[in-house]
Amino acid sequence: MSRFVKTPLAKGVLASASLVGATIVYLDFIRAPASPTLQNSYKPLQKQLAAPPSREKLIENLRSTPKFDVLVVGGGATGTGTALDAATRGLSVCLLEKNDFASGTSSKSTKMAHGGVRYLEKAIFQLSKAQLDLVIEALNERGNMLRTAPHLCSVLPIMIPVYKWWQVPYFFMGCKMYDWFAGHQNLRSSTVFSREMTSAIAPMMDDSNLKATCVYHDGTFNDSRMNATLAFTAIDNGATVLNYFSVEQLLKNPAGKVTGVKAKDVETGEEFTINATAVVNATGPLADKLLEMDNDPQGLPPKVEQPPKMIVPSSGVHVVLPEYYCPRDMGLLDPSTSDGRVMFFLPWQGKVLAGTTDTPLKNVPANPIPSEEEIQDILKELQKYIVFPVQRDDVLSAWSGIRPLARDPRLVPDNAAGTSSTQGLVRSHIVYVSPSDLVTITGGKWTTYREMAQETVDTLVKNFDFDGKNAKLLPCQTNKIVLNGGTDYSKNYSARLIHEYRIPLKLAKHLSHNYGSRSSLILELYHESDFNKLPITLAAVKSFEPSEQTASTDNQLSYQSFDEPFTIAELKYSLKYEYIRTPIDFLARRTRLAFLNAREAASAVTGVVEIMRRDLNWDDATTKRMTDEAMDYIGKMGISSKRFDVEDFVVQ
Ligand SMILES: Cc1cc2nc3c(=O)[nH]c(=O)nc-3n(C[C@H](O)[C@H](O)[C@H](O)COP(=O)(O)OP(=O)(O)OC[C@H]3O[C@@H](n4cnc5c(N)ncnc54)[C@H](O)[C@@H]3O)c2cc1C
Ligand SMILES: *[C@@H]1O[C@H](CO)[C@@H](O)[C@H](O)[C@H]1NC(C)=O
Ligand SMILES: *[C@@H]1O[C@H](CO)[C@@H](O)[C@H](O)[C@H]1NC(C)=O
Ligand SMILES: *[C@@H]1O[C@H](CO)[C@@H](O)[C@H](O)[C@H]1NC(C)=O
Ligand SMILES: *[C@@H]1O[C@H](CO)[C@@H](O)[C@H](O)[C@H]1NC(C)=O
Ligand SMILES: *[C@H]1O[C@H](CO)[C@@H](O)[C@H](O)[C@H]1NC(C)=O
Repeated sequence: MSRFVKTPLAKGVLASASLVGATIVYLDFIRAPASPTLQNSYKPLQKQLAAPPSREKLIENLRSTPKFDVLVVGGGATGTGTALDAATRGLSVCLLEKNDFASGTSSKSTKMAHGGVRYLEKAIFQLSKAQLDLVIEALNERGNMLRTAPHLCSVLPIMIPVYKWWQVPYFFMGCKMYDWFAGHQNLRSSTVFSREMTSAIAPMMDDSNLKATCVYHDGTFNDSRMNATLAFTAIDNGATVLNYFSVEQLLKNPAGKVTGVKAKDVETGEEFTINATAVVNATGPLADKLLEMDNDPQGLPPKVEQPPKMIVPSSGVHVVLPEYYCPRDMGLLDPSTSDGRVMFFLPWQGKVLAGTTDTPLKNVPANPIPSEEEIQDILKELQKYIVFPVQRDDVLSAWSGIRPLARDPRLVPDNAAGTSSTQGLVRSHIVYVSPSDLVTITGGKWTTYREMAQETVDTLVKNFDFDGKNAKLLPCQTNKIVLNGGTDYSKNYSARLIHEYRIPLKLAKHLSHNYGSRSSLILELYHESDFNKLPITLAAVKSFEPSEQTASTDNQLSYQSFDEPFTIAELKYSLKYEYIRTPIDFLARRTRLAFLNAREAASAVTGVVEIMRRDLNWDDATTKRMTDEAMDYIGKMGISSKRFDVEDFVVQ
């Protein structure tokens, strides 16, 4: 043995082996993992908070502001992020969204804050520095998201099942490199599970040919709440942010520069002329529409529908399944579907989220509907991993989102619009300043919204003087700004809620993971109704009814009547603090009931409409329209017809 060690080759081998060993020990054990929370100092629960400016007050801002510094069109992840960034640097900001916040793509994503293991594989095989930079950028932003929205984001382990022995080191190396590229932002170390370990954790998995599973970590987040929370945080920082406000026309001066927009209050039809130094188009998959307005000398949209140029639209369908399709706290990655993509099966809000498909489209539909074929595709992929037969009837809800994969419009020939394969497109973003000074931001990922916003506002600051304000502006702040509900939040927040209010664990978790440190405001709303003269006990919460409404068998809107812990107090909170204007805003976006369980959502419509009617003073016609629209929206969420009949749910 000692003679062996003396040969130079053996010494070299030994030295490099110990170097590798030491590196692994250092990376895995010594270096402390990045903490996802900013601070944990124990502060009393926040029980009071003045309501933010009302919609009427925000509309008044539009009338009384002669000129905004920045006007953002589109309230998705990108637009709201840009509004927040600009407002916190010291600019006056207006954001207009023609629908509800996060009604577009932003509420229909896979909810992963990720760098993309898949893109890493591509970067390495194609030796592409550009691809690799994208992955690293996204990994950094993943860390930022976990820090600035600790209540809405969490770390999720994801298994990659491996069916051939030689693939075990291959996938493991891939996962390890993913860890390394994340640097100090890495979440937790990747590992390998044996077949036995895998079936213990995931009994639903078919392990007959399984060799092992590689496990890596990514972030997951509650997307539409993240988006809406961005909008509310921007409002708190002084921005005028309005949903249900549609931009109809770009205003231009004689020199052809954009000077503002003509916008319409979708609820009243009233028109507004809004002046702004800089206009940003953050309309996501609809950016081409705004670009066409830009190309028109009058700033009007074209009469005939044009095929998209800058955006290569592709539809992505997700389905929601009951919890028994996936282990509780672990996702599953299908690394190569039959058509060579990746598919995720993730635990989400107590259910399983499966997706996504990738179908190129010719144009961008307003509310894309998932086709039966796409739903079946997902179920077929899932079946490869599941021991029991996957059933169509188990689909609780399904929806389709449009991926705004961007092409640089300068590189697209006029006639090349269309339906080429979308998989090869780099999912990066583009900030584009057109000759009229309109700034367009599009592409990218949810994960990178902050970085995209920063780049957009940097571009604004470079291109505009903002009447001399420019020199006094702060640098980008969004790295430091904790979103509403994230301050004083820690991962044990639900325990604190239980101690204080004696509520069931399921409700406490539901509130703290969606509203963070604002959950206590919701629970205080229980106190406000005279019903709750009693201390809040489990029984009291279960039978909670709003004071002005008596319990009846028709009105199903109590915690007890749901599988999901959604409550009237949440509805009241959303009315007071979160700018909901329609039942779907509440049922599909502030809460995710419609996405989690479309049938339950349908049964809640009548009750939600009744409470909103009182608060927003709807007349009979509006009330009926709201009910019909909500039923229509929920009816298209992929519930198999065997299980859904609208007539069963509308209370006459
Ligand atoms: C199926 C699928 C899965 C995805 N999964 C992930 C994932 O796991 N992780 C990740 O990081 N990213 C993911 N993405 C990408 C991510 O969802 C998008 O990149 C991001 O949401 C785009 O946001 P946006 O603000 O650009 O667009 P949008 O969210 O669509 O926002 C644009 C908004 O502009 C509004 N608007 C348009 N025209 C006007 C007008 N004239 N006046 C006023 N408002 C207007 C629209 O109503 C819309 O709300 C996924 C995308 C898809 C499709
Ligand atoms: C916008 O500018 C025009 C012309 O400069 C002005 O007449 C108008 O009052 C301004 N709009 C608002 C809301 O102040
Ligand atoms: C985020 O909110 C904006 C409006 O503020 C909305 O237009 C957009 O679609 C939302 N995006 C997501 C992902 O929810
Ligand atoms: C989103 O909210 C649900 C509860 O409604 C929670 O179970 C889930 O963990 C949350 N997701 C994240 C990433 O915090
Ligand atoms: C929650 O965690 C924080 C720090 O992580 C700690 O100070 C606090 O006491 C914990 N609260 C409860 C109720 O466990
Ligand atoms: C929106 O972006 C497109 C794409 O570059 C651009 O051509 C168009 O001019 C932009 N719109 C405005 C109003 O600048």
